[in-house]
Amino acid sequence: MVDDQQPLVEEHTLDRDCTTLSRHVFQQLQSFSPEAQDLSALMNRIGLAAKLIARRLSRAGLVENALGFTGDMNIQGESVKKMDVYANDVFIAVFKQSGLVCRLASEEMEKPYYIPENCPIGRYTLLYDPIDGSSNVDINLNVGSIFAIRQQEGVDNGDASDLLQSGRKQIAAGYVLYGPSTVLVYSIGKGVHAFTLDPSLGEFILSSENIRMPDHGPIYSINEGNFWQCKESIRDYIRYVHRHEGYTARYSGALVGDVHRILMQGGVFLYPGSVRKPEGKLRLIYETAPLAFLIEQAGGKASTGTHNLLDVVPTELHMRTPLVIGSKEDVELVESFIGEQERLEEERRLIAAQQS
Ligand code: P6P
Repeated sequence: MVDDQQPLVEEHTLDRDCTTLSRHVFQQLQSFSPEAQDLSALMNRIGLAAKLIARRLSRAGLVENALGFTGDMNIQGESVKKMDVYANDVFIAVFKQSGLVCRLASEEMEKPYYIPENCPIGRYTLLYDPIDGSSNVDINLNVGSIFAIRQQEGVDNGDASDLLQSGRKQIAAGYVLYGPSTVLVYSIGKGVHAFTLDPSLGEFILSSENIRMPDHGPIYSINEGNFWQCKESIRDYIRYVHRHEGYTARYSGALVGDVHRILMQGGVFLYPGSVRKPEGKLRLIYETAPLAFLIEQAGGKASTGTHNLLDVVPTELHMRTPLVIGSKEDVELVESFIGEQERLEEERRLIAAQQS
C-alpha cells in the first residue's frame, strides 16, 4: 500500500486472492507437519484435476470427441460418456505425479487402480466419481466431480479390502461443481469451505469460509418421476410436502448441483431405495459418503433414511445406499415417515449383505 494514500486494492481482497486451496489447508491445520503438507499437496492436486476437467467442459462443444458416448458400459451397467473417461484419466494422471496416492477407486473402474511407484511411500487412497451427472454434459448443464481421501490401513494384498470401512475413515472429502463458475467445496474435518476458480489466475480462490446449513430450508429435491416406485413411506412424505405451504421442488438430475443448492439454501435431497431396488442408485464410497462427511461438517445430516450414512460399512466397492441429505430438521422429517418398519427391513438387509 502506498504511504498515506487509499490502498490501490482493498487489503482484504488481496489477502483473499492469496488464500489458495493449498494455503487454506495449512491455515485450517495451523501446522506444517508432514501430514499437513500431504493434505495440502493432495488438495492442490484435486484443484489441478478440476481445472483440467473445467477446461475440457468449457470447450466440449468445439473439441473433437469430447461429447457423446464411448459405446462401452461401466461396472454400474451404465453407458459411458467420453467425458467420464477423460475425467477419470485426468485424476489418474494428476495423482500419478503426486507421489502420495497409491490407489484410486472410481465409479468408472471395476477395481482400484494402483500406482506402484507411489505405494511404498504414498499411503493415501483417492475415491472419486470423476464426472457425476454426465447425462447433463451434452446439454451444457452443470455436472460435478466428487472425491474423498482415505489413508491406507495395513497391508493391501491387492483387493483393497481396507476400503470396506465406513465413511468415518475419510480424512478429506468434497466436490467440484462445474457450473457458470467452477466451485470446489471441501472439508478436512474443520468446517466446509468453497473456492471459486479464477480463470484469469488459474487458481481456486477462497469464496465462502465455514459454510453453515440452516436447520430447515424450503427445498425438497427428489425425482418425482419415480413416485410409484417409491415405498409408501416416501410417497407419504411427498404427499405431505405437496399439501403444506413453504416447500418448493428443485431437481436437476445431477447430484452435485442438487446437493450444492441444499448446502447453500437449506432443505433436503432424497434418492431413496425403491420397492424393486431398496439399496437405491447412488454409490456409497465415492458419492454418498463424501457428501455425508461434508454436509455433517456444515451442520446438516445425512442418512440412508434409517441409519446415519457415515456409519454404513460397505460390503463391496461399488455398494449403493439410499440417500436422504440436507438440513437436520428436513432429514428428520423424512426419517419420521420412514419409521420403525423400514428400520427393521434395513437392519435385515444390511445383516444379510454382511453375511453374504
Ligand atoms: P435419476 C446421475 O446419473 C446420478 O448418478 C446423480 O448425479 C443424480 O442425482 C442421479 O443419478 C439422477 O438419477 O434416476 O433421477 O435420473
